[in-house]
Amino acid sequence: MLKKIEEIKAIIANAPVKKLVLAAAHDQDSLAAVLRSHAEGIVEPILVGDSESIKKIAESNGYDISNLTIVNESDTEKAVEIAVKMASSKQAEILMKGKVGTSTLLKCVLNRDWGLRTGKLLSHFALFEVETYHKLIAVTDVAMNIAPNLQEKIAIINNSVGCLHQLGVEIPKVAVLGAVEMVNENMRATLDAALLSKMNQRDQIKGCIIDGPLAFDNAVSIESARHKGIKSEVAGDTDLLLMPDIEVGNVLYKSLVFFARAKVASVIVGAAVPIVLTSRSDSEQAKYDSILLASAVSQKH
Ligand code: COD
Repeated sequence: MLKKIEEIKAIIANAPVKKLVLAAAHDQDSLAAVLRSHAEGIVEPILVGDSESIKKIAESNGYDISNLTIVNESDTEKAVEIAVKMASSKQAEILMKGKVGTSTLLKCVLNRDWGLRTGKLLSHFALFEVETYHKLIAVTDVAMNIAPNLQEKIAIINNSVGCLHQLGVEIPKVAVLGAVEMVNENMRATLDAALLSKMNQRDQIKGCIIDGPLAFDNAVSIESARHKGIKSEVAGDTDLLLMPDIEVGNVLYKSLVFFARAKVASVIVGAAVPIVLTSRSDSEQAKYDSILLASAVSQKH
């Protein structure tokens, strides 16, 4: 497993430059991240949004956008529709959210007629670089699926394991989190965790090693696991944390960023193209890192 997010650059070093469409592109941080990745030869951007605002942002920040394709559309929803259609018609290989709300973008992505559905569940995959952990650690799903059931958790694991394979982790170790490491029939997360572990042992979920329920401390600390007498191949060496629901996931995400000063890259997978869907509070660096991640998990590299 990688130790730093910037090591993703080595994975995509020989991959062709990806076309990235930025939906509602009149957004300073998103533009800055896109232009940086363009300057480094990672993406070829297409900017869809209010061209006057895009030019003003470029002028006031000294960005050179003279060689970029800009599609002028000042109506945000229409701009998103154009961007999504570019991705569904294969004119772009990565979709990125600009100045538009998450649910507006996701609803367009899920549009039955011209969206980016593939028949698979879409899910959010976040990759963290935390100083106190010995490798990058992925967390899912902190931003899309609100309260996944067992079948949805299987799909979320499969999506994330696919990403980890593309990042070079051959057999990712997956910890299914609960509040405790024992099965408690009153805690649904622990029941699902036990089922997922058994399904993995029986080869119903492949390409990874799943253990759970594990409490957060056992998942990330071998000392903690030993202290509780837990024997597990995953404990203390987790590559992927599966969250019980979006609330737990979102709080962990923000705790890692705000308290632990973790770096993060994230992407929506399961759609026809990877989607960079960072939130307004994410830094320009997080947006740039997410573009790196989207390039790495894009199918055609
Ligand atoms: N993958 C594939 N199809 C999906 C998914 C998914 N993850 N979610 C919904 N669909 C399909 C359904 O099968 C259905 O056909 C259609 O989309 C509508 O489904 P609804 O009615 O359940 O969903 P919506 O349109 O009300 O909402 C979908 C959202 C993704 C917008 C919703 O799940 C949501 O709001 N998620 C949380 C987003 C959020 O606020 N994140 C916070 C980020 S910080």
